[in-house]
Amino acid sequence: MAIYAIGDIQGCYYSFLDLLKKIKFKRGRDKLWLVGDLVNRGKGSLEIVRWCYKNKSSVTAVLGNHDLHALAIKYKIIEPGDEDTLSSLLKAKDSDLLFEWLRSLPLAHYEKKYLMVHAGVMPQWTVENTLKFSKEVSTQLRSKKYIEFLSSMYGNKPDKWSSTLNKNDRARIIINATTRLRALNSDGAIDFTYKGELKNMPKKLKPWFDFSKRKTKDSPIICGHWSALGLMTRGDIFAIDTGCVWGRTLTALRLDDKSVFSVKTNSKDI
Ligand SMILES: [Mn+2]
Repeated sequence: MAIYAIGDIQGCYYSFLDLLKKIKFKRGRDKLWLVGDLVNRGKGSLEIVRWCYKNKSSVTAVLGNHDLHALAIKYKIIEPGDEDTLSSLLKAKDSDLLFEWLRSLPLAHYEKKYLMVHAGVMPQWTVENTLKFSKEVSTQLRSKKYIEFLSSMYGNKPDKWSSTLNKNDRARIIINATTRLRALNSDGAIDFTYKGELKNMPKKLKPWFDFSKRKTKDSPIICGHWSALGLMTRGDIFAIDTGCVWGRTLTALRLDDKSVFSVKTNSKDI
């Protein structure tokens, strides 16, 4: 049995199938960890979520910002935008079931000493904190009041972590850190604007994983979300979003030996 962590799929279903072929994925034996953003921008959001649902005993996935965005559209909190490619997923006869499954996914997963999140964690958080905060959000997402909860999710404030935030603010920064974080200002506030490459990052910003005194330093973290960062495997951070939906590659990391496998974007996906 092998575990493969796979980067942001974003509806690139055929690239995903190509990658499964490349890693010689054995159904019923191997496991897949998906870093989130299963859907949107690519053409195959419905197909990838159906595949994951059908194979859910082999799949461990965390929510990404696009998955949450899809949920907000599904439950009529916001209207789809011009770049969204979610209509077949929204109109499918099994749409309700598939979205129920998406809604049940956590923001963070910890197993075999790896922490997996879509984007990042705040420097003040330990692994235990991250899992507790993920659970707080999941409890609300899985509750009867999930629509009300999703309605309060949007916004860039607060941008700094504090343990004394009110319930909505606390949930919002937990979601923003785990699903949208790339860089922090020197005072620890999240920067929501910079999405480019590391080498061009303004000096006043630091990538979240290099922020001083980050409390998760000793636990390897698997993440995606930052396609311009490209593949980064450096012991403490395994960033595996290699921009499949932007015509680059889809990447799998085999946890046992840290082998990296990748396929070019399949032209049917974008
Ligand atoms: Mn993302």
